[in-house]
Amino acid sequence: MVFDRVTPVRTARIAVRPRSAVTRLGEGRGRVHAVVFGSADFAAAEVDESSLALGAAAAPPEAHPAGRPRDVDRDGFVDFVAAFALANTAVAAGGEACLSGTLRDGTRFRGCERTEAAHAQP
Ligand SMILES: [Ca+2]
Repeated sequence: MVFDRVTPVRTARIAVRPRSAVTRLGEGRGRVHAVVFGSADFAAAEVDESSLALGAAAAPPEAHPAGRPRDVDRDGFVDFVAAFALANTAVAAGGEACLSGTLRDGTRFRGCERTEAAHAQP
């Protein structure tokens, strides 16, 4: 991916999780939840959902269910959770999933996470 170098891009802590036990990354179907974790100096509640792009395919989030702020890890800082159709994201098991987007104040962020190697890649 190409980013211009004018605006610094914040590094965000993210997680990509299958939405349910029946969704396996290696199967490329179903939905995943992407979580942008908030912190003392990163207001994840201010994520502009329309800016989110997940995976090598830079997939947009699903319109339904809409993303929402929620303190997923119960650390006292609000996080942001959005749903993505796995088939659109090009996120594979055992690879690296990256999520980028902007906050409502224009702050750009990007975070990556290694995905579970749920299935061995051929
Ligand atoms: Ca949190």
